[in-house]
Amino acid sequence: MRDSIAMVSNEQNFQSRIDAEEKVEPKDWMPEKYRQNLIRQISQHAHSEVIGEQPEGKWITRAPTLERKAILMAKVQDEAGHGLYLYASAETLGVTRDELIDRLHTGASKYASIFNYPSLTWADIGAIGWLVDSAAIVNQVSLQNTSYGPYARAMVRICKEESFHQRQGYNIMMTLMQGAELQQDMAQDALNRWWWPSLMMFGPHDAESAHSAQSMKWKIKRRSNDELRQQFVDQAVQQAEAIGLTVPDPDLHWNEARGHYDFGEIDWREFQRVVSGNGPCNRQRLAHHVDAHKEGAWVREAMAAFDAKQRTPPAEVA
Ligand code: FAQ
Repeated sequence: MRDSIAMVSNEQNFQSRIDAEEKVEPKDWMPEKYRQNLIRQISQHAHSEVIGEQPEGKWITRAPTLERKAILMAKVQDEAGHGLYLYASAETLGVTRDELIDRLHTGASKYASIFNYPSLTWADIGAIGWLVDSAAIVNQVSLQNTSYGPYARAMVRICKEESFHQRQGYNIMMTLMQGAELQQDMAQDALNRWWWPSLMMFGPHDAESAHSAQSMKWKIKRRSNDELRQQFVDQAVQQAEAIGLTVPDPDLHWNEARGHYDFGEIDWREFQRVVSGNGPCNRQRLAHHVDAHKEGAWVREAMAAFDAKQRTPPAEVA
């Protein structure tokens, strides 16, 4: 009885701190469901950053110029760094890196659906940087104010790097649109294929979103899936028009009364298919990660042995 009263008062104090915009730090008391929900979201975010290296990494050897190659290498390396900040942030919640990777490999933990689509041409690298990084920024800017301190601080740095990623992607699209007809067609084709999956990045509609209500109450999420998606559409449509691209949505039009673009319905069956593991590249993406993880085992072992040696006190001299 006393335990359950203490728990209620802990939860009330916790919610008061959240309401007062205080950050929650790793050693603070937190409800178990808050901890689990954060581990879920942060680790899925981390997996997305790392799996997201694959569609772009494939193009490093095929980049059209040395400058583009150097930029793409830097971007892909940044994504690995984002994964690192996020895994480290999840670990502060008492879960190990091995457990997190295991959940990815067994399918218990998700990653963003967008990375299960193939990158078929160089223009896809433009579309990913422009659209996927834009969508990531729109979401992550709001997450800079998430209630969990380590996650919020990781977001500040990640957002700065994502801005550069977004600009390099848009710059690729702009350059293609200033080129020959074939290049313009390639850019339009990439937009046609990446537009709808980019809208899916924000998750199901608010009314269908399983975690939103509680995550908003705990200020893990600061803005809803639909709000963020609308902001993304409003800015991307104007960016597309500025360089002569057409957004592939016949229902898209400016709604004067709302002050926003209205847009067509997402194909949620496709979303479900991809999220449940049956998208065009799900198996390939996961298999590649499993193989890379196995190949890297000796590096992890060497690092662990070195770390253990550093921690061993030197033997006393007789
Ligand atoms: N794909 O109740 P909700 C990037 C799942 S980073 C797959 O609305 P929540 C950088 C969701 O997990 C991109 N699954 O969930 C980059 C849940 O399943 P669960 C990643 C999705 O968490 C660029 C279920 O559906 N960004 O791109 C998706 O409240 C270029 C119900 O959904 C983040 O992760 C989806 N699109 O809201 C890297 C940001 N949407 O866990 C390389 C942080 C939903 O119950 C190259 N995450 N699901 O099994 C978030 O803001 C949230 O987790 C949402 C989903 C908004 C993604």
